[in-house]
Amino acid sequence: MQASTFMQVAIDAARAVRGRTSPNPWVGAVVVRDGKVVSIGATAPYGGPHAEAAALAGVDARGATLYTTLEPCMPFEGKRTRPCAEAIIEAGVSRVVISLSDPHAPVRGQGAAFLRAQGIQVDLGDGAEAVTELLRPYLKFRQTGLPYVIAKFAVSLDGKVGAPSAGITWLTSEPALARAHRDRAWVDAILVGSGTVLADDPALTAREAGSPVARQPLRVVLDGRGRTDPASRVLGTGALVVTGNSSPQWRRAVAATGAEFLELEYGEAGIDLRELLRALGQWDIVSLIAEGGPSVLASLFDGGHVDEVHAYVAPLILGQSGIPLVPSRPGPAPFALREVAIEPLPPDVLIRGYTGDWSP
Ligand code: AOF
Ligand code: ZN
Repeated sequence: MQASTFMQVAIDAARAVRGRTSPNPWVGAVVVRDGKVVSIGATAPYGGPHAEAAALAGVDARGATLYTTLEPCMPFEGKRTRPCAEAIIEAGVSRVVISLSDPHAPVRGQGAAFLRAQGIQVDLGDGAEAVTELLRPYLKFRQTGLPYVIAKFAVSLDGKVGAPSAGITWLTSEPALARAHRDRAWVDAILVGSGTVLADDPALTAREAGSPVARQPLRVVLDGRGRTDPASRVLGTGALVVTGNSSPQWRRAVAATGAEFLELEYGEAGIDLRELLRALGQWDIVSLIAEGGPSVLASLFDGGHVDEVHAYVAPLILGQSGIPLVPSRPGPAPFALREVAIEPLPPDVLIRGYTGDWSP
């Protein structure tokens, strides 16, 4: 079902701050009086005001209708801001239209019930489909404690990720690069394996027109055995090196760059990715983009850890010297993406879709 016109305004406000409020959900709210939008609010970065509080600030909302994409919050221990449900009552709002209830246990269902008990008309479900889609990372994080994982890669027409022996390590062009950087700017973390760091020495920052954006994702390097060159660009403050079986000298050199460590058990198959994701969830990483290389992506797919795929396809044939996206190891069982979207980024194409391993 289509969102109402007013809820659509709230959804657009929420979309404009997607990811930037993490680990809080990105929410939009609109105050409507006499059929007109009086004010629009969106969640501020973590610790700042919520969407409803922002929309209600400084306006006369007595008798007004408040449209909000998420159930207004209730008090709980450790809460940083004033509960929105209370602010709504105090403002004299007479009706609240909500897209989705908040899966956060102390709030779920209780925000709506509290408002009703105070005599406010509460309608639930307007725009639910669009908001469920927009809040997928937050919904998964709240339901499972794990980050929402986007697997991102670029392939040639023959499914190869590069042909270093032929001097080809980069496949896509500027529009695809700019598009990928827009995603880096809203997620909480970028994950790569040490092989990718050794091969490409990526910076893993989010850049716009070549300059780093203000809010940078955590740069996570999966390096069980401590192979990363301490001079790698990815290290430094804002980097997290995940290791299990590495030498103290190497750790000292890496720590000197300002990078942090996450130590996990190093088993026969290396680091258990579920353990890694669980640990990242505990670090309040709500969403991450896994950018490779092939062995990290294959392990994520094998384990059923990928929620969304961003496949950039470049109009090249790399032939025999190309490295295949999916190594011929066991690899994932065949599956098709769902709810596929295609974005032309000439001369490349982005194919996006959900794996269905987790569904909201
Ligand atoms: C809302 N509107 O815009 C958001 C909500 O510590 P606090 O005060 O920031 O509260 C965080 C919780 O509030 C968060 O875990 C989630 O349940 C809810 N987020 N609620 O009414 C908003 N961002
Ligand atoms: Zn709130």
